[in-house]
Amino acid sequence: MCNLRPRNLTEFYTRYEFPFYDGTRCVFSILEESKIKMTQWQPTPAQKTQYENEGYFILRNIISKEVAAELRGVIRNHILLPDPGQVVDMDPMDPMNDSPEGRIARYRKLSNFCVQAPLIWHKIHASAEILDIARYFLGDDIIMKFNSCFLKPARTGSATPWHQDNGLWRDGETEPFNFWTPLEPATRENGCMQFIPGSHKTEIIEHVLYADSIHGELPRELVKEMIEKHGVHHIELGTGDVVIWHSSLWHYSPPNKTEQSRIAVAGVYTNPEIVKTSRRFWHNFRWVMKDGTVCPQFPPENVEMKIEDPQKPKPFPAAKDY
Ligand SMILES: O=C(O)CCC(=O)C(=O)O
Repeated sequence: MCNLRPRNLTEFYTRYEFPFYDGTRCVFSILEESKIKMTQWQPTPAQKTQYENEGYFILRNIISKEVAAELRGVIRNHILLPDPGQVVDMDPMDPMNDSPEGRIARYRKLSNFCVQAPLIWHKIHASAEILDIARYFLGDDIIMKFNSCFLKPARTGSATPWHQDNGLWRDGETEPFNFWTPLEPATRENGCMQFIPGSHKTEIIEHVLYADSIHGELPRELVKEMIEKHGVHHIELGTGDVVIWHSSLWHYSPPNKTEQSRIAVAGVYTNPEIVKTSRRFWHNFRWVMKDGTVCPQFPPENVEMKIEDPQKPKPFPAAKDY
């Protein structure tokens, strides 16, 4: 028999969150979250070696299938709204009219959505499961730099071009922590990510724009050469698996030509030491962990810091080879 009753208070508070409206902002129950127990996660020797040699590793079953289903619901509720606001990024293949089918297929990405979606924030970005891993890389003070939901809808989901994350950021950072977790299976057919193993050992390459680029991308000739040399790994993942990769790793995801949607949630975390040496300060910065304790409040706390000499990045130049 399926027992939906929480067994104890901890389960109760972690399963259900209670919004109280205090007139200015939504405050969520933080009773149990402030006591989140962190284990000292360590990679296995094989994961460590794979990260060093190939620039990534995979962890299986980190987010539960039940949580993944709830979060797919949160995301779909949002994109079905007549006006989902500023967070959405249209899919360039958008062929659809203004129907539920059209809205479901219309968007490729939600940017910075977790700061207005408390379930995504608590269950993924500020979860013990993710922070436990992030802490190994970044220490006890952790800042969220970016967060995205990558939608890749059935039949219309477009490609994400080959890029290095730090090639897009243009802030000089090479050591932040990147994670990506699918909320439904990510397969070769529906557009799982592809990595060029070992490509994280290259410098940060200047990204360029082609006539059909949706954002800056690695020069296509260079990508061809790298693939000939190192091949491609297809990162097939089940619901709730997590892939961690180095910010200089060359990666891509193809269009989704199948009937199966492929929603994933991603985050990039950094820490105050890295931010101090960065060329840019991002307005999205939010605290996720302070002194080894998960930050439980919602909306997440802004990071008040200044960097020495912030620089405006140059726009991406036009590609030479198009
Ligand atoms: O989800 C995708 O298809 C692309 C994700 C990606 O490129 C990234 O998170 O940097």
